[in-house]
Amino acid sequence: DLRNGLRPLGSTPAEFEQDLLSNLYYRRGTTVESASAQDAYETLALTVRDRLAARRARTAAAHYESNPRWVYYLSAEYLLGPQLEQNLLYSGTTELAPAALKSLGFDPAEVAALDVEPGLGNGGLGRLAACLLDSLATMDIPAVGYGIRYDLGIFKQQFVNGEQVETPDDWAFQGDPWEFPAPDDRHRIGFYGYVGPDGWVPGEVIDGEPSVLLVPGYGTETVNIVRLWRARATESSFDLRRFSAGQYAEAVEQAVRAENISKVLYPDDSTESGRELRLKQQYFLVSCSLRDIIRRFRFRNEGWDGFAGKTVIQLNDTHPTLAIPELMRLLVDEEKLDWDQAWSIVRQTFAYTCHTLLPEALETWPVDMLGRLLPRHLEIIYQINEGLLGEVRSRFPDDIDRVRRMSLIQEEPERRVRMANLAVTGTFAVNGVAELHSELLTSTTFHDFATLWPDRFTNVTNGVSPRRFVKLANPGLSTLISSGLGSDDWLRDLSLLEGLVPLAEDASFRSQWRSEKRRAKAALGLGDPGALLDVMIKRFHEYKRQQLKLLHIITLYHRLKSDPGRFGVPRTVLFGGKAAPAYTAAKSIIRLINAVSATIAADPVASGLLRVVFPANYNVTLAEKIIPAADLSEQISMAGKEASGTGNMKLALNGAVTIGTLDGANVEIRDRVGADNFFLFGLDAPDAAALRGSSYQPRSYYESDPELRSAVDAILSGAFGGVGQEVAQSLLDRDEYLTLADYRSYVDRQDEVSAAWKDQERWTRMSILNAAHSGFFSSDRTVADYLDRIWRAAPVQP
Ligand code: 26M
Repeated sequence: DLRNGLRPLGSTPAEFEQDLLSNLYYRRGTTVESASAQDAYETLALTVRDRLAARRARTAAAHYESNPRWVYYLSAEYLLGPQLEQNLLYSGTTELAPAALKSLGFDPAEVAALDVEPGLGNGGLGRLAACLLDSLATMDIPAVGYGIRYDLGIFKQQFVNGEQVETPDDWAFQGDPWEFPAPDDRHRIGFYGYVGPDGWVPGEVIDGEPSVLLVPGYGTETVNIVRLWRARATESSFDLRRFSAGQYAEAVEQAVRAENISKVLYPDDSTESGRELRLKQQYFLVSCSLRDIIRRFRFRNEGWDGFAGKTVIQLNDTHPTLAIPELMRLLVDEEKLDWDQAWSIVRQTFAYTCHTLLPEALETWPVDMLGRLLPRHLEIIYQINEGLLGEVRSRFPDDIDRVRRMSLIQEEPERRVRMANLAVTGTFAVNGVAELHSELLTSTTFHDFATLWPDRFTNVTNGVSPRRFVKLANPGLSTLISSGLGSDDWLRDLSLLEGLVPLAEDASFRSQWRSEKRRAKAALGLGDPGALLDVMIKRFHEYKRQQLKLLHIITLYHRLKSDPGRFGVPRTVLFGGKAAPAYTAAKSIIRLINAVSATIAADPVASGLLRVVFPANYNVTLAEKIIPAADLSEQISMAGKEASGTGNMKLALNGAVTIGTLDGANVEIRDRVGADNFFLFGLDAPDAAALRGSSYQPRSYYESDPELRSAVDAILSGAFGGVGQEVAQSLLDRDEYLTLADYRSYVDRQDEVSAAWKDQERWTRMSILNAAHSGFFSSDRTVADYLDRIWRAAPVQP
């Protein structure tokens, strides 16, 4: 930066090449002649990162000068996606970089293929965190994301005989050129021990060391950061005495235990694991991040009275909820504030986003475990609980049952701390992630709390980054959209997509739109342009009902064999997604999909018309390839179970038409794209809840619907390699998510999908209108809503 007397970075092709060369020599320590593709990749990454770092310096200076209110996002997961392409785009070097590489004799495609995505999350919750960071930076909001730098990200998925097999994802094996280690900003944190007269005396300490990743905004100077903590053993943890005695394993035992805290991401997704290491991870994230936030605040020399005015901390689900008792501890025990003043600061600082409706996904921790690991925090939780229950008793005298329900401590069958109740109690705002979800939270999950504190609850509907999921994922369609709209301003104001509405009536535009779909399919290796590409990409979970899609596929297969007139149109069904390693039922569904796929592929009558493809290891990189190619978006969860969904938004923005239930954000998508451009089916949330509450008999649907019966019977009889009988059996016996009840409505709607596909002009119109009316689902709008309803922070332009 010139202001600091720095030499400016190159902006012409020749200068960019000079910068590359200089980095290759002086930072990578090699030469053009001896450089490998990996050397070239690392060097390119450094050269691009330098440009962002210069902007980061200007951003930090602007933030320092304006002393703004800060948004801190605490999340155990970030699914940032591949960094190279995005950082090329955001640094304006998309054309410069490959040209410079080529002129130095490297193959740009080979170099780009070395970029590894950091898979530091499970699914929607982690990807939402990444989209919000992108939008915060794009909107010039002073913000920092805090997370954990897991050594091993979400497992790699392989199929062996159709079964999911997990292998470790050592994503940073080659090093990660995008991150800046910041060992100076280490914090020492404690675990175990006891509470003495002067507060907590930990029995074990470890260090948290941050790595900084740059988060650039699009079309602005701002570059924000995310800080990811890794656990480090303290210098004293190596036991030299044991080492000298030849006890080598014992000598490093304590160090290994300490560093295990950030070793691996829990791949659980929606089911509680109850492992102490997970609780340690959560406290580790919370404690390191709060110390960092306080260090940054102290730097500005203000008193605690000013803290909440300058700070809002968003809790991404309950995973970081220990931040509430931790900040109480820091304020009361270390800063010597009185309890009431501390509680008022805490209550004005935190806000909580809930991402689920599954009761089994609400985190609780055994009181014994929490008390052993964090004895002072348990005392603080008890004291918060006394205040809460006092308030409940005075508002609702003699309502013992209400007190029992709202308590932070569950008593039966064992004593556990209810993290969601703690999160609601210690925050000023609680939001769901789609309209329907937020309504269900106040009417069911948090009904008692919403009665006590109605103003605390709000909605912020999720969104997705149009930069990553349209521009980067689908460059061809993006160019077409820009030419149709006459500018690329839509990338920063997605509501401008409405301007595509008249173009849906333009035959030449429709034909170009179809060409882009065809091109994306060809790039995926799904070249048959006549076949409808039917896509279901998401984590495997029974409530999401991949098994319903499977019953439909088997029905189509049976029609091909015995009633071809009812088959419909050629289809390729694409599945993508992982199952939690311990989730047996979800793994059975995966295995059955692969078996059905093989059976159909081996059948000469069917294989030309119906294909089932299931690429392994679905992740952000793969999503960016699949989404542009999709014609049909499967959003078929049991109504009332999917909090929002965000894949549904990405697919609609890329011109896929949705078949879906009235669940999560599907409701809002349908409201906007119009009922004519959305294939609705199935029970709505109230009807589904009512049916589940009565005596639901899945067998009655099986017995009265011949097509359903033959689909289920085929599985039971072992027609698909003798695999997956347990999937069919569980549908007949229990069918927890009403798959059989919604089957007929789903299959009939799919017949209408096929009919619509036959009229390609009509389909293309629907496709264009889906994109045109989906501008609301930009994460920029989501951030605007968070700012307005919760964060109340203002932009600062560098
Ligand atoms: C819990 C315990 C132990 C280990 C892991 C977990 C856990 C991890 C991730 C539990 C839930 C996790 O994520 C849930 C999630 O991704 N929810 C999704 O959030 C999206 C963003 O709001 C929504 O769009 C989806 O509907 C919702 O399912």
